[in-house]
Amino acid sequence: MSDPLLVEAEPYAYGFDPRHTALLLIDMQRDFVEPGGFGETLGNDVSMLRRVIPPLQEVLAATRAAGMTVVHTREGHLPDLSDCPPAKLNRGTPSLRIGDPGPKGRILIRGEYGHDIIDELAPVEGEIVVDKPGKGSFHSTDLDRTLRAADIRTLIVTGVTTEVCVHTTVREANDRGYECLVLSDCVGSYFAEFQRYGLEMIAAQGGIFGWVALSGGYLKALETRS
Ligand code: TIU
Repeated sequence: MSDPLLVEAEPYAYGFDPRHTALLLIDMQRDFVEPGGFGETLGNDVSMLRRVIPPLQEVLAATRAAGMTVVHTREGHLPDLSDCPPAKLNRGTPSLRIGDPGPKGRILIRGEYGHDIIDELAPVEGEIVVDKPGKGSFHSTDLDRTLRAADIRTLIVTGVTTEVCVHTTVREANDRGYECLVLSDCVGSYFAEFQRYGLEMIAAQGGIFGWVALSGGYLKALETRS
């Protein structure tokens, strides 16, 4: 068994073995990061999220080069909305509701153009794509079983949004025994203050949910791989 790779992180160094680690890209879908999708219908400025794309492209390329497991998630619903609870469908006063026709297809519906992952981060053959109806990536999905079958124990977490699907997923993962490193420049929020506090909440109290580091630290650790 080789020594783990070490990443300079908050609250202390994060160690991982690439053979037992997956990169998780959460909901990098047009519906969240491009105009005319679910995020914008909720009243958000989607340009806030686009800053994560360049560093995440670098992280994805390095992770693929290292031969590690890559998992993409997509939040969305079946065309008949049978997996969308009324509590989610009827929430708030969006300009368009889930399932309504929008400029990129029906809002947050599987198979629609807007529901798919952006071209810059499109999955390649062999990568895992998990469709999820909720904010967490484990709720009503096979993700836990898939990760256990691949002997994955640690997760490098990226994607959007920091305080919603990233947080929910990290909390779910932590309770299931996974160790999560969240890359701070590869997760994004529509709200600057939620970005800051969302990250602080993960690493506070000795790493109550996980670790937080810049992507540069993760890339540096991968470079030390023998
Ligand atoms: N609205 C918001 O911030 N996020 C979501 O609805 N889903 C995800 O975070 N993916």
